[in-house]
Amino acid sequence: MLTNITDSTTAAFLALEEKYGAHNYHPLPVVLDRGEGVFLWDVEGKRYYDFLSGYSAVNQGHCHPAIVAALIEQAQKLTLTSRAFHNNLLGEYAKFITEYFGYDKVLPMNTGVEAAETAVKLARRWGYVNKGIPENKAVILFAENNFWGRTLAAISSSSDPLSYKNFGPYMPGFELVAYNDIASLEKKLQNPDVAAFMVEPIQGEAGVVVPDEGYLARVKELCSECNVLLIADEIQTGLCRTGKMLACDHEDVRPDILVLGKALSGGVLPVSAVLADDEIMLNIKPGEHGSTYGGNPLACKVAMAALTVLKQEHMAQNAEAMGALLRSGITNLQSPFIKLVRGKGLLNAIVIEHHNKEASWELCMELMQNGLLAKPTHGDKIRFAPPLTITAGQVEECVQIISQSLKVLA
Ligand code: IF1
Repeated sequence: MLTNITDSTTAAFLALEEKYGAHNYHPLPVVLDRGEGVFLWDVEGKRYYDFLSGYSAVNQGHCHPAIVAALIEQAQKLTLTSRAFHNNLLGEYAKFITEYFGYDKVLPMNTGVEAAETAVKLARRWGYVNKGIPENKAVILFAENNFWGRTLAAISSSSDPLSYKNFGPYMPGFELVAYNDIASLEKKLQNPDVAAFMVEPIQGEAGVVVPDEGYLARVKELCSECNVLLIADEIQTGLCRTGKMLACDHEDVRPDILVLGKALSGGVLPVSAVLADDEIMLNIKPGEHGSTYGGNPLACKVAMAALTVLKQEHMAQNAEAMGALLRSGITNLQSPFIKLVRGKGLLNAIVIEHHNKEASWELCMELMQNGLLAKPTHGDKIRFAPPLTITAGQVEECVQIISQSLKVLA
């Protein structure tokens, strides 16, 4: 017998999920049913600032009117043709996005991890065809503490037991190198079988770890010198989140393969993309890669709208300014419980200093009570990543909420 699902209390909704859903997450005990811009409302009608933005999938703000309008318009015309046939939007979208980011070609996928796996396949294929690496010997390098998804390939490169333990055996040909460590990378790149280095310009899941100024530029130089492809995983850092269109733009780095996801659709449906030039992209021949939904007309329409509003509403510039305001506001609180604030643009995190190892969770619960939703990552860090449409007045209000909530740790 199903619980009375018209019962609007939070508890009733939580009970349904508990009973019928897999327990693969530990969410905050809040049940949301509406989103608009920087705000979310729960089933009790309480309003919150969203400081997670769907893990940076909602950069443009919840239910952005232009993106939703594109979704509705296309949803009433044609949503999926499969790639067995052409549709009238894929060509237009491919031209739009390759000109937008300056690459020859795009390979459209759906989720971030699918796009990242596609990038790894492209790199391996390039390694064999263009670099002459012996068959099945290609090595892909990843940074310690990387995160690029939950598939068996993605967890095979993980250094976090929570991601990989008891899911083996693992993908061969994946090696790890310390993040933000040029000397270690230089050593690893001496191996002629290395085809690519896939790296996040800022490590999101690891707790918003920002590498030293110049790291990414040096990485690109080393990769070029060693004939190794640089794959930038900009699934979380891209699309204006860090104050530039791409986090790579902070150092004028042009990755050989660019991977995008999340906010590519403004959070309305899964859309991801891999961009590269012909020398890399055309190594995959017809029938050698694809997906049911990849490049569907609904995704094409939505992605063009999502990319358009990023520029039209100057979201990179706003992320830069509001991020600086947020970090300075938090720093000026001079809280004994905040060890540091770090980030770029509106991808930020605080590191909590407290004897109680549950302090981050308790602070997030207090923030929730005070109308701000955020979640701890890796124990003592709390990610602060609101939609890029947030205003200065709203940032200041959120700093006050954070200040008020910190009292719970006293
Ligand atoms: C979860 C993390 C964030 C990503 C980067 C690829 C992907 C992600 C840099 C894969 C996805 C999501 C996954 C989601 C929570 C969230 C997350 F905590 F898991 F690591 F954002 F930091 N590259 N990140 O961040 O994209 O296949 O999910 O579309 O799995 O819990 P996806």
